[in-house]
Amino acid sequence: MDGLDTLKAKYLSAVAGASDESALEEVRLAALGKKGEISAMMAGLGKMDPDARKAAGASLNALKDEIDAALRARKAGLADAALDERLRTEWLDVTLPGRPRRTGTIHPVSQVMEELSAIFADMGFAVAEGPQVESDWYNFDALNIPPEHPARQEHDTFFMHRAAGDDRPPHVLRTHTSPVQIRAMMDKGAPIRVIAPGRVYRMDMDQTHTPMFHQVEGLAIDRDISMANLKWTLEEFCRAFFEVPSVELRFRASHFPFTEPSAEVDIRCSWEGGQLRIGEGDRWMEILGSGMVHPKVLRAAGVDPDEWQGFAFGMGIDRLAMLKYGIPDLRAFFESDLRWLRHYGFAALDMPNLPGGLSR
Ligand code: 2U9
Repeated sequence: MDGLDTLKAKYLSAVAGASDESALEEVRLAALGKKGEISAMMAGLGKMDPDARKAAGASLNALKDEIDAALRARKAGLADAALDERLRTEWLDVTLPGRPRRTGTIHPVSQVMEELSAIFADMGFAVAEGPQVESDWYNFDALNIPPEHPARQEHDTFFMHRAAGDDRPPHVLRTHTSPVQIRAMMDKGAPIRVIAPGRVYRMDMDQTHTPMFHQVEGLAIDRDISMANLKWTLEEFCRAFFEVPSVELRFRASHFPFTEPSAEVDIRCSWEGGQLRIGEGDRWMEILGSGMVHPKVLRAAGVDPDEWQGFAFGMGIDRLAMLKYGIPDLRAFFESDLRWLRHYGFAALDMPNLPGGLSR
C-alpha cells in the first residue's frame, strides 16, 4: 500500500512540524478526526471484499496507531518545552533582600479609645455604641434638656433635613454620646456600668474645636453608688491612662442639666519648659465633667430613681490624645495627612492592654 506510506510520511512530518498544541490538534483532526483522512479510509473498508478488507484494515489500524503515538509524544514534548520556557522566564532571586512594605498606622484617637476601653473594662465597664444620627428625644429631652432649655442652643446642633411639609422635629447629629447611655439603660436596665466612646458633632470650628470630635462618657448605676465611687474611678482612670504612679484630682461645683450635683474635674500638673507633667507641680488643668445622674434622666430611661442612683462623666478623647502624646494642633487630627499619621500613629499590631503596658 504505497498510498499509506505517503500518508504516514505526510502526517508524521506534520506532527513533527506542529509548533504548539493548537497546531497539533489541527493535525490530529485532519488525520484521525471524525472527518479526517484516515477515518474516511476506514469508512471505505466496508465496500471492499472480505480478504482485501482484512489486509487493508490491519494496515490502516497500524497507521492510525502510529500517528496517534506520534501525536501523544509530540504533545508531551510541547508541554515540557512550555514548562521549560516558563521556568526560564518566571524566576525570583530569593537571595535578594525583602522590600520594606509601607504599613498603615493606628490613629492616635483610635489608640486612645483602645486604651480607655482597656482601663474601664478592667473596672467592669462594658463598651456601648449607638447611632450618630439621633432623634431630639434621645439627644436632648431624655437628658433633661427640654426644647426651651438654653443648652439646646449652646450645643450648636447640626439638624438633619426633613421633606417639605413634614413638620416632625428633625433628627440631629448627636452632640454628645449621652444618648448611647440612655439606650443602654432602656435596653439592659439597672444595675449597669458602661462607657460610650465615639464621634459627636457641634457646629464649631476654630483653633481648639472641630465640627466632629470624639468623646467618651461613662455611666455607673447601682443601689448605692456615690460621688466617692466617682472620685475613685476617675482617679484610677487618670493614673492608668497617663501612666504615672499617682494623680490628684480637684472637683469644682458646676452645672449640667443631666447631673445633680455636678462637678468639673481638674488634674494636678506642671508645665515646665513647655513640658506637661501629670500628677506633680502646682497647676490645675480641667480634664472632664461629671456628676450624679439626675433622677429625671433615670426616669426617662425607665430606671426607678427611688431604687437606683449613680454617676456619669464625660471627656474629650482628642484632647486626651493631645495631652498624652504631645500633639500640638487639633485640626491636623482630621486632615488625613499621611506624614502626620506616620509621625503620630501607632504600630498596627500593638493593641493596648494593662499587663502589656498601655502605650509601651
Ligand atoms: C447620661 C447621664 C449623664 C455625661 C456628662 C459631662 C458631665 C461633661 C463634657 C466634657 C468635655 C463634654 O467633650 S466635652 O466637651 N462632658 O462635662 N458629661 S456629665 O453625663 C451623662 C451622660 C449620660 C444618661
